[in-house]
Amino acid sequence: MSIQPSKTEEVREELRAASSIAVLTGAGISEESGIPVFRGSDGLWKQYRAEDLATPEAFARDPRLVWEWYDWRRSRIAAARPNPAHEALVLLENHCPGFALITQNVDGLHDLAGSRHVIKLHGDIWTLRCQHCGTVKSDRRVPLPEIPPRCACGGLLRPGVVWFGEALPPAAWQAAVQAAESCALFLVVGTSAVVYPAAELPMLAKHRGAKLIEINFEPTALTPLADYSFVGKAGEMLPQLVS
Ligand code: BJW
Ligand code: ZN
Repeated sequence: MSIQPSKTEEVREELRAASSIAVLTGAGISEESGIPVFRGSDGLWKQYRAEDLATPEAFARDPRLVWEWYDWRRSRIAAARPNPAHEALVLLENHCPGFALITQNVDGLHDLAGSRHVIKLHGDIWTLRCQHCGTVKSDRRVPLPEIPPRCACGGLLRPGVVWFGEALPPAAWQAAVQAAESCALFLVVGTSAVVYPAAELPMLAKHRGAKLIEINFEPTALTPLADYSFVGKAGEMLPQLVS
């Protein structure tokens, strides 16, 4: 799908002129890299129940089941490469001094694409965290060991991600709020914007006077608030806006 030329040019100009830009990405930006999204007809939550896999209660009840699901997710992600949407955001970072990239994704594809400062709201699938002492370590094994290993302190290691009912990492959340409150332009890419508190960020930015631009495959609850809304694939739309 291509964008109306006049609208494209207007947004390209907005991006060029903005003194500061904050971007919030969601699972949709990695969809064209072959990583399944959560919601929608092909989404992970159609096949699996979030309560069984993405809550601390689920891990306490059946750590092996949750562990296996993350092992499967890791193998999908390990085979994936960044797509033109991830790459366009690297370009944007290189051309805008006041740039902040906030992601809900745990896949690490922004890092792999070359984005330098990624604010990760929901953690990182390539880390493990000790349930007892909180130590976080990088772990890129695929496949994972069959059962969750133990930390040096004896505590059980778990995926270093944020599950429902858990607080977001405070430093990441503070950095995201600061970026949303101070940016001139807020760009939202590939998120259904239904998971809080991440979904507050575009509204926070808008209330502080930022221009709101959305790119999504379909309209969302944010669309009526957006100054510009592009309906289409991030990997096609973003490069057109940023090139
Ligand atoms: C494309 C595309 C293409 C596709 N191009 N676009 C009632 C009201 C409000 C809040 C709550 C409530 N009840 C409970 C809550 C809180 C809860 C919440 O928000 N629930 C709602 C779902 C109702 N939130 C939490 O629990 C959070 N914590 C919290 O609130 O803590 C409070 C607290 C404070 C102090 C102490 C203790 C607690 C935590 C949320 C954690 C979310 N975790 C997950 C899993 C992460 C780990 C993992 O990956 O395994 O995060 S769930 C999942 O959803 C994942 C995602 O990051 C997140 C958001 O999903 P996203 O990215 O938006 O993906 P989709 O699939 O929803 O959308 C994809 C979009 O892309 C679609 O719109 C497509 O159209 C589009 N698209 N292809 C462009 N090619
Ligand atoms: Zn430990």
